Amino acid sequence: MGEIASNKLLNTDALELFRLRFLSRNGLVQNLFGRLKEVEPEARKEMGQLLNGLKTSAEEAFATAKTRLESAKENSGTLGGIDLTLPGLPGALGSRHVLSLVQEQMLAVFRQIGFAVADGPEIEDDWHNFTALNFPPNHPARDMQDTFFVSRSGTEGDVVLRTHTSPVQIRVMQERQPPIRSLMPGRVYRNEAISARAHCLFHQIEGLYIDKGVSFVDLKETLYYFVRTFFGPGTEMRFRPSFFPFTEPSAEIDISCQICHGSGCNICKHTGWVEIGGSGMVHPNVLRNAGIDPDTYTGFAFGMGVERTAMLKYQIRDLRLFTENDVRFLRQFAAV
Ligand code: 2U9
Repeated sequence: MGEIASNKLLNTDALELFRLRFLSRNGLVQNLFGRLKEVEPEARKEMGQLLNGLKTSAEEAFATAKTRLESAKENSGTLGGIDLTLPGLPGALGSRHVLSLVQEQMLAVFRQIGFAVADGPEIEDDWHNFTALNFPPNHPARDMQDTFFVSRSGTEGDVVLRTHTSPVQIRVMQERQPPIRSLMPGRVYRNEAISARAHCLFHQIEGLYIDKGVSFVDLKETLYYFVRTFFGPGTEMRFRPSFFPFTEPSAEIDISCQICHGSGCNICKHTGWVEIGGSGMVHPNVLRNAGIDPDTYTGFAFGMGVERTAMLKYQIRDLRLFTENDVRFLRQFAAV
């Protein structure tokens, strides 16, 4: 009995004809089985085996042709199952990180009133990060618990990951004389355990204004302008006396709570006020250390955390979200 050629079954009509003719209940194979009784009894067994072989061949030919026709149908007009005539999928566009957006929004406010951005190294020497900023040699900020040391060779020879962006302001003052209106955004590092409220790496924006006759009034007016432009015209601001080695007098800056507007919530711990940063008049020792005469010039400085500002503006409750890169979080700021 010859091979049944499945490759002759080129379309579904031919396949159906084949099925009716050979494999259906009234088809040839079944008919031949029905006529087995006409065969001599001694030849019946052999004939039965031949008929079974024929039936299997016909079924296999049918199955092979059916599979081939179905897959040809699926792939018709395509290359390996891909329909090249369909329009392409739009490429998924990324978006700027919320911290970049907030940092840019903050800088834009100060740019409007004449501040220019300065840049500097994240790996600093002890002198720029601490000594020039009037930190005494035994100040706790120099402790291993607060600062990441790159190398240690005795206080002033230490190399650290900068703990604030102030060392860049020192570099600006060393390079040029006043008037100086400088903004310093960037990454800073602190040796802290990571939690919802603390991180070992965060971003700051500092401002420095040095000229003849700069007073605390200028500081207040500048920050008031920032707060109202950035957070909205109804925002209140207050100064709380504080202490930093590099400013005297010093003040912490609070704004009216953006979440509850004074009625009391967790964010403002039911006080109606939230802290956005610190500020003060640049200490005369700092001016002197950086080569500026404190008898001729005065200046103010301020520092704000970018994460903290973003958390207040967009009601983000966990600092870790900024660094975990969960697209469900990041995507929310795509249209901002
Ligand atoms: C020079 C002199 C003084 C910058 C200042 C602060 C107060 C301050 C914190 C805010 C939140 C850091 O990100 S934060 O944790 N900063 O409180 N920063 S005054 O003072 C300077 C800077 C440079 C030469």
